[in-house]
Amino acid sequence: MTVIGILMLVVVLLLIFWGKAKGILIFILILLAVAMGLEGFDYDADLGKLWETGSYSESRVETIKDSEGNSVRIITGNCNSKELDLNCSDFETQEAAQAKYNECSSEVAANNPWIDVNKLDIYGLDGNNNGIVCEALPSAQ
Ligand SMILES: [Ca+2]
Ligand SMILES: [Ca+2]
Repeated sequence: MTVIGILMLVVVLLLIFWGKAKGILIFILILLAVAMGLEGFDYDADLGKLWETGSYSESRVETIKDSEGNSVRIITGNCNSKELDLNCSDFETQEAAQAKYNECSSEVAANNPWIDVNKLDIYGLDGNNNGIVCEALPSAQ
């Protein structure tokens, strides 16, 4: 539950037990609802990218941790792991997993030129951070 959600609950309780302040409390409730909507929207999509491309799927964002443990908010677009998380078990071969990893690295690099994309592993396919994903999968050759 978000902070705004908790605040809304508090205002609803005040509304029940403190009828005199009804008008102002309803006004606060509406403001909180709007704030929550904006927060939810901003969490899911980058407005600048959405404006530029007109495509919601290309504008999706998420906050992930880089290899040094820093939280970074990035535009992941079609490689958004909250929408669909991929694991090594989703691929038949190491090459297929590597191709997806490379494709997503390129997409994320293009969308977020200010960060070092080599440190990011959107789907968590490269546990030991050596750039080679899903070493345990069979090779296509
Ligand atoms: Ca994963
Ligand atoms: Ca690896």
